[in-house]
Amino acid sequence: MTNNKPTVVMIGLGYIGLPTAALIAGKGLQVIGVDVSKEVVNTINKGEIHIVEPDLDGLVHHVVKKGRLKAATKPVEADVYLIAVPTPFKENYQPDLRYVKSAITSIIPFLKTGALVIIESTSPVGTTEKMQEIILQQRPELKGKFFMAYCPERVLPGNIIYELEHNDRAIGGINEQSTQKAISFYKHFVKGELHATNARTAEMCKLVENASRDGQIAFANELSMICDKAGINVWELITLANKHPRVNILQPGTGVGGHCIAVDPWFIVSEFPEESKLMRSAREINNYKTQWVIEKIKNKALAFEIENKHKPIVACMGLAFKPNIDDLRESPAVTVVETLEKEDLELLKVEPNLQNGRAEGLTDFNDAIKKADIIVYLVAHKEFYLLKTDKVILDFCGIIKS
Ligand code: SAJ
Repeated sequence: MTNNKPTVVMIGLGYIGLPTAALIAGKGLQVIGVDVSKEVVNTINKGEIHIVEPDLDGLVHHVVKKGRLKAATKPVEADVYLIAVPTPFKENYQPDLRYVKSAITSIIPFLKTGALVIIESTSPVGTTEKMQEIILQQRPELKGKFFMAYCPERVLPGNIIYELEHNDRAIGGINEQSTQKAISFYKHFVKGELHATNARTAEMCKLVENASRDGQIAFANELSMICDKAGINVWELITLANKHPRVNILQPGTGVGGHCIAVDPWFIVSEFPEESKLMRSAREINNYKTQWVIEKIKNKALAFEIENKHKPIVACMGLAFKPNIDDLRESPAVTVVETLEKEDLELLKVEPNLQNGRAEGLTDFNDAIKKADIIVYLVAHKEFYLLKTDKVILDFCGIIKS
């Protein structure tokens, strides 16, 4: 401990690990951030960042300069270990715990009596208990002498720093002492309420939060396809339905992207296939919506070609996985563009949030509107709302609305 504050090792310096490490360091705790990538480690040790997130660069620069945050490729001895590494799924939708296991294995030699190990990575139910077993297999003398808990993050990309500090958190230990120890730790940097539970409930809590949002978006996406067939404006319909005091339909779009909502429900579905029919359907509907969008664009392009005797230029407006960010991970808009690129169509790709060397092959949105025959709105970026055109428009994200 330094200044009566615990020393911290954060394993994984990605979208969650780096902001969390920087926030903790900003509260005066000594943090070592560990990442397998030397490039990431070098970037951070220069006080710079490798991801785009508002306010993160200033904070990292500050805590690195003060010597509170240091990055390294290997862990060291500490009071608290936090694990924020990715948990992707394998081809059969089974969760891939490779990175969590390797993070746990890397800290085992450094664990001392009284250490606290917290997993934040999205994990299938029972993971924290399994990881405890792995630790005890190698260090049986630690039985009953270290603490372990699961505490999922729930921050929204684009607003991570604020939400890390202000969101409530569910904290579930492998026993009551572990839960209390983890709660005391999070009090150093979280202003939101800290809710005590057990590890399995905390694990499931993270999964159902994202599965619930996936289900709500699937409802909106299904509705958009029904309305298209019925000749009803889905945006007007949703606005009207949401005037009901207990109805809150979300917005349809090109599909569901990002690293969480399109992934986490599978962790429930793969483990409880008999029981999770609605969650599976929601995943399938949201994936199908992207294919439906592709078919709509292809049909419109064909109709244009028949009418005008030449192939259209199609402007694909937006590539990110959601509005006003530059993150392309699992983006349905990217799937649309990559599929259309194989179709012998002339495409203009527009993404106003990608700049400075990341904009190769992209067209400015004003130029695209002038050059294209068909404008396809895939992501509702703020820049698009002001554009005026009399060209053919396919709007999959509610830019036009009437
Ligand atoms: N989307 C729609 N319609 C909507 C809302 C979203 O189509 O009405 C789409 C977005 O365009 C995007 C996808 O859903 O493609 C996901 O976007 P999002 O903003 O709903 O969520 P993420 O993936 O950025 O972050 C989610 C959040 N979870 C919930 O809101 C339950 C966040 O709090 C989690 O921390 C994060 O997943 C995560 O890391 O798990």
